[in-house]
Amino acid sequence: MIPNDDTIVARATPNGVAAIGIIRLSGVLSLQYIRSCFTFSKAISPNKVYIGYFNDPETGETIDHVCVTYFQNPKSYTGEDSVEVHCHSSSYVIKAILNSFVFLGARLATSGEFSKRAYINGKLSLTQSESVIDLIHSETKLQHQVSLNRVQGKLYTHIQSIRSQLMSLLEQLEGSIDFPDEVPPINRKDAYHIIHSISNELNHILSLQDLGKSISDGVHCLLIGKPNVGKSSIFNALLGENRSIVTETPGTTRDYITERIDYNNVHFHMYDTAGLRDSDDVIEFLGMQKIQSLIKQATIIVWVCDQSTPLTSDDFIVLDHIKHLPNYAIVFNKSDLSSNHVMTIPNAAPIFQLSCSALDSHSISCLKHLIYEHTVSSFQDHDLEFLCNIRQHACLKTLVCLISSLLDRLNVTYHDDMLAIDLRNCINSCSELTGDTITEEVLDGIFSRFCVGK
Ligand SMILES: Nc1nc2c(ncn2[C@@H]2O[C@H](COP(=O)(O)OP(=O)(O)OP(=O)(O)O)[C@@H](O)[C@H]2O)c(=O)[nH]1
Ligand SMILES: [Mg+2]
Repeated sequence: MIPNDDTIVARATPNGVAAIGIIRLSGVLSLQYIRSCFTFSKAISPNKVYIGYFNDPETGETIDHVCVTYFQNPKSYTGEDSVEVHCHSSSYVIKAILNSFVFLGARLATSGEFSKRAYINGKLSLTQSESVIDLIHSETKLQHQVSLNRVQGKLYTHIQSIRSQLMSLLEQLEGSIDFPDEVPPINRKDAYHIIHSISNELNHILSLQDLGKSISDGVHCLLIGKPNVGKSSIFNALLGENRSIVTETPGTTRDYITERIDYNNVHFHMYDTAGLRDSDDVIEFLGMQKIQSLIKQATIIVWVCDQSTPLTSDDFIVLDHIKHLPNYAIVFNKSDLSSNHVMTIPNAAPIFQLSCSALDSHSISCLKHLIYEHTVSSFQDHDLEFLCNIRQHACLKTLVCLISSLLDRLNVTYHDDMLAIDLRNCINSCSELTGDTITEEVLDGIFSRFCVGK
């Protein structure tokens, strides 16, 4: 990739009035540009903070009293000569300083251009660069921990080590093809063991990605059930506010309502839905259609039943929608009412079931904790190191498929030349995941997700 030869500038702090605003310059002329505007007369050494006045290079007028730090290449974020100007964050001052640098010849940076340069100059791997975006956008402690792990390059290091194991196999295989008298053929049994253990590792990493999705997007929890069982009451109790209308008339909720709650550092998107039942009502039919598409996207589905009355055919209509799924739980609501019916549901395999009352805060806390336990908390801290973003997840899936077909082919008398091609594909797929081989187009897509100034 060609290194950049121009000098870019951008504000690194957000718009708006604040005590301090930061402007960043990166490129060969950074030091020259700051010298043309800064009143500090002596030489500017790297990594020190200098205080002085910033003057407009065109008019000589003072713009602000600022602090300036110079980072000499390669010891800077971008790997290029860089300068940071810390000024007062008025929009006038920031604009005037940016204009001064543009007047001298700097170019306004595009989104993510500083990080793209860091990547091109080998300061960050692609996985680390991508994680910087997630780090900036992280809202919860868990999201922060996941992206920090990626910035520290743990996933990268792991995939690199898998890549080098594949590489040594390929070297031996190609050596034995090209120089059969000097290099012995690979031992297929040993190769099988190596690829088998790589396959297990990758499948484990792949199995963790649902957790990654739950941490980055939040857990989507859908409350469903026939009318009047108390879905909206449970929804309100989980939220701790009267968000949904609750009445004793069946069919009160017609459309779905969603709200977010945060529990143990995870976002939970709760969905209250219209009651499912056999009905000719057009509005209810449309409500049911929406529920069907929500069911497909839900992390967990909570089927609410009313234990104060016997189950009816409408309850079984609900069960028909979910019984084939691995991610539904059953809540027997209204446990406070005396006429409790013992609930046993044939052909149901819920991940948990709970007897509860929307009126009792203790049982609502239990429900919240069970939802958390069955979606997030069963994972270990070290699993967080292997969570991918969307691009990496797609690459990981391809890699897992390639490794699995390589494994199948090692079992049969597949020709060495063909094995070498498969191994090479696996190695390329590792490089794509880590970002060591990547097209300019993909790169632009990744860095455009950054903010300007990062
Ligand atoms: N005693 C008791 N009453 C409850 C409980 N949960 C809900 N209710 C009552 O049951 C009725 C229906 O509650 P909703 O929360 O509106 O039920 P829903 O499932 O959302 O009903 P639809 O929106 O019509 O599908 C209301 O009168 C609630 O006060 C509970 O745990 N105990
Ligand atoms: Mg309701």
